[in-house]
Amino acid sequence: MEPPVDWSTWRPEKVATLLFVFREGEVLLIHKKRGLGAGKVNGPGGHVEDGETPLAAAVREVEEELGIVPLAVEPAGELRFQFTDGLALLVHVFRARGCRGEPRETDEAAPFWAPLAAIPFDRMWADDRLWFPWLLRGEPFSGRFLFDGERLLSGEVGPRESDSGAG
Ligand code: 8OG
Repeated sequence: MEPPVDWSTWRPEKVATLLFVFREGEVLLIHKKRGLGAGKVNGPGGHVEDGETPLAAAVREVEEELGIVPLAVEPAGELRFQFTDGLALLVHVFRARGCRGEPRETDEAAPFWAPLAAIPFDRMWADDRLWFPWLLRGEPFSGRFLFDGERLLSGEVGPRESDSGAG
């Protein structure tokens, strides 16, 4: 048994982003080709670099991975991940309404539009099915999860906390 995480003192050592572009009845997903979670379906995103805001990082990653500019980007939620190997990761999740340009495949990602009624959760990180309903409803959310590698050990999702803990 892993000891429970003390979320009250938890601090992220890395900060990353996810950005989901929506259009009529669909969301833009990727087959992720490299990095953490390679082989899974996810949204585009990646690590926030020094001196960069999460919003700027999210937009940059979408441009780099798919060659598009997301439009009307806004915060959607935040996810805290504690991994049993010690990694503590904060992920800022954003939503966008449409994009400029046509998503194209790069060496990082192969894009596809998924119908909102058929999101392929069985090919995604195990926590995603827990917070995606909040994203789809447009309700700000905050999630906390303990992972052993790719195995979800425990976690919960609730309304977004006022303290972002971005550190
Ligand atoms: O730079 P790199 O691609 O390795 O960054 C990791 C990306 O994976 C980043 O966009 C955040 C994302 N990610 C996790 N864990 C999870 C998760 O549990 N669910 C989803 N949807 N994305 C995750 O690191």
